[in-house]
Amino acid sequence: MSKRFDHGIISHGRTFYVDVCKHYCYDYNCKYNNEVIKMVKVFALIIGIILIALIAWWFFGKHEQAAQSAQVKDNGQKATVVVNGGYSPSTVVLKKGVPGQVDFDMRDHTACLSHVVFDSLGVNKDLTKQKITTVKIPTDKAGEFNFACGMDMFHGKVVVK
Ligand SMILES: [Cu+2]
Repeated sequence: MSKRFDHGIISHGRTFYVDVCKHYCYDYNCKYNNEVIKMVKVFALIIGIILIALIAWWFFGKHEQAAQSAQVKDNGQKATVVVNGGYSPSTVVLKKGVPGQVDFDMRDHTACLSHVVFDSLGVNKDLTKQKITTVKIPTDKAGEFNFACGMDMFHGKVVVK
């Protein structure tokens, strides 16, 4: 039960006073004055906008990295992608017509990156079984093969040209 008085509200045995912003305070010398409330609101809004922008960038932004070309050796070529909080580099380039492979060097311990999936190749490999996991890439024609973690959160691609 609460009862409204001119100067405040008695609720649960305590007197609350209403300040200019209708915020409930414990005494007349309310620390939440207009200015502080305004500042806090603006601050919260700015933080909110920054957070939303960061999340949007993280999920939808193109985190472009320099593409790395594979080393060609003995009629074969391989590129290495380090898996550690993402793929580095996230784009590797293979030469058309030379048998190619991508070695995934696993240094990550999160479940998120434990598998690498090449949808277009029907490849889904567990990277946690061994340090280096090799994925053979068909290089008979130019094209791109996208890969991602098992949850499709981290992305990379292999370009054949
Ligand atoms: Cu994931």
